[in-house]
Amino acid sequence: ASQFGINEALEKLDIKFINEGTSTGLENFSSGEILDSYSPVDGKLIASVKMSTVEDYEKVMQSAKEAFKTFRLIPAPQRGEIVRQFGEKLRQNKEALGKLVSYEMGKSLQEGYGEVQEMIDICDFAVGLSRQLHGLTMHSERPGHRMYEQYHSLGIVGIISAFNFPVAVWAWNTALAWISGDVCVWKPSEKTPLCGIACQNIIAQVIKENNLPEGISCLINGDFSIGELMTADTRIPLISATGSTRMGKIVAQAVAGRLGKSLLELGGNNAIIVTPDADIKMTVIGAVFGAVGTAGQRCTSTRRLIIHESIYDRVKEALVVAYKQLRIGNPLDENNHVGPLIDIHAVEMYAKALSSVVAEGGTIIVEGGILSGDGYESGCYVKPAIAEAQNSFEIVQHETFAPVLYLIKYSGEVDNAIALQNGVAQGLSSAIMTNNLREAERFLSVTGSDCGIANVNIGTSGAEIGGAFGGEKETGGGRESGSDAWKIYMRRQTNTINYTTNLPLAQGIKFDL
Ligand code: UN1
Repeated sequence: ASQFGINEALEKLDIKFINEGTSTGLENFSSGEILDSYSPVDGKLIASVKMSTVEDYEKVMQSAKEAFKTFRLIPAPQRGEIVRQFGEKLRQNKEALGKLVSYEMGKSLQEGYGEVQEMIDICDFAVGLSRQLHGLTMHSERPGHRMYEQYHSLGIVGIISAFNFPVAVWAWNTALAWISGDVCVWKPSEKTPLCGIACQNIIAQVIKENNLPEGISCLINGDFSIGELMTADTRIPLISATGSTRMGKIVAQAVAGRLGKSLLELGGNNAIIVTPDADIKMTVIGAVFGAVGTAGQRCTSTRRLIIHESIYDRVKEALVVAYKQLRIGNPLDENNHVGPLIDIHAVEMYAKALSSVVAEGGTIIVEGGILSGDGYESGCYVKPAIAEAQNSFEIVQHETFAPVLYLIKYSGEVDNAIALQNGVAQGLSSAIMTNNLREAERFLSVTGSDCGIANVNIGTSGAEIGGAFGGEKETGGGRESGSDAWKIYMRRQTNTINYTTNLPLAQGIKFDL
């Protein structure tokens, strides 16, 4: 249960009415225009942030560059200790930060806390990893030679993150980057700048307490133009960007143009296949949470249900009943399931999707609509909707960041469902609901799901941090968070050492002088 209100949360997180939106970890400064942050919860102005100018950006980059020179010399397990302390600070601030996430972004309070929990989890993961940045050893083909590989710190990591996970995605990147000895420059979404300030204020305490170089964590604020400085900047070897496929293509081209590395986490069009052997009760819980959780604004949100014709009507009816029970309203009230969309523009996209699906021949089975009146003053609250559709519809092929679920019927074998599931441009998350081992294994096989994430008997969203997170095709191919995702934050070096008095050449080449 909640211990304090949003104003106290802002106070605890040291959010002022006007915040300096540029920071090098210890020093806050900004000379740009004002960016106001309005809450989609009640439409009120929460606070404002001064945006970063080109000059501010330069200052940040200088500070990051300086910090990298010394931070990379700190042994990795000691860098892990810094991340451990950051995780502790996050634990102390979980309630305040979770509340701010909920209020500034609009997701339910539980999901706000869940997001901070993901930050804590990735810190724990990174602490352990800080002693496990292993390379391989190889047997040389030459006598008296040894080969091995080692991972060195990469440099400045640029992080461009989205509004929907305004704090966790930054932490997935920074926690791994820091144990790797990298320093970070973060541009949060201009829709959630206060979440960025709050995170920076928390890490600033750790930086100060440990007398660390301040540039290890830098923050800049502004629109795409400040992001463009990062993507073009040869001082940033890795850009990690989360957002729309449209944005990702621009970032990818700019970074590739200078042969930098990019880690892209872009749009999804995630489906759950429901086979005749599915547990219907589990299917409904998984599908409803996947479709309406975070008001359908997760990259992993369930957009499509591909249901076998033999159970289609049963699933459809169960969904209609479940949707009737959804409570839409203030996300800080833990009785509500669904909060607002991020802004009016998102509401317009939602309304457009519903009219498009009808125009293309779909049938609405759970009516949508924009809510108004008491408690809905911000104009951002919408009713989660369900439409029967064809996979080939233009609107179904696109990701609409809103709670709109499409039901698609399949007949025959599970392969037909897999073809529909793969028949979109995106490839982030996917799931199958079945108790049939053959169907499940087909779905997971090389001819099965083409997504980065493929689940059996759980939904498409809510991935744990321990696995590598990301997807294929238009999702961008990046992997962040768990498994060996850390490798992209380091540069790999292959070393061959000769401890003889001869110089034999590889491939048997003779070169006598
Ligand atoms: C995102 O939507 O950008 O799997 C990330 C999930 C969360 C992360 C989503 N753990 O739904």
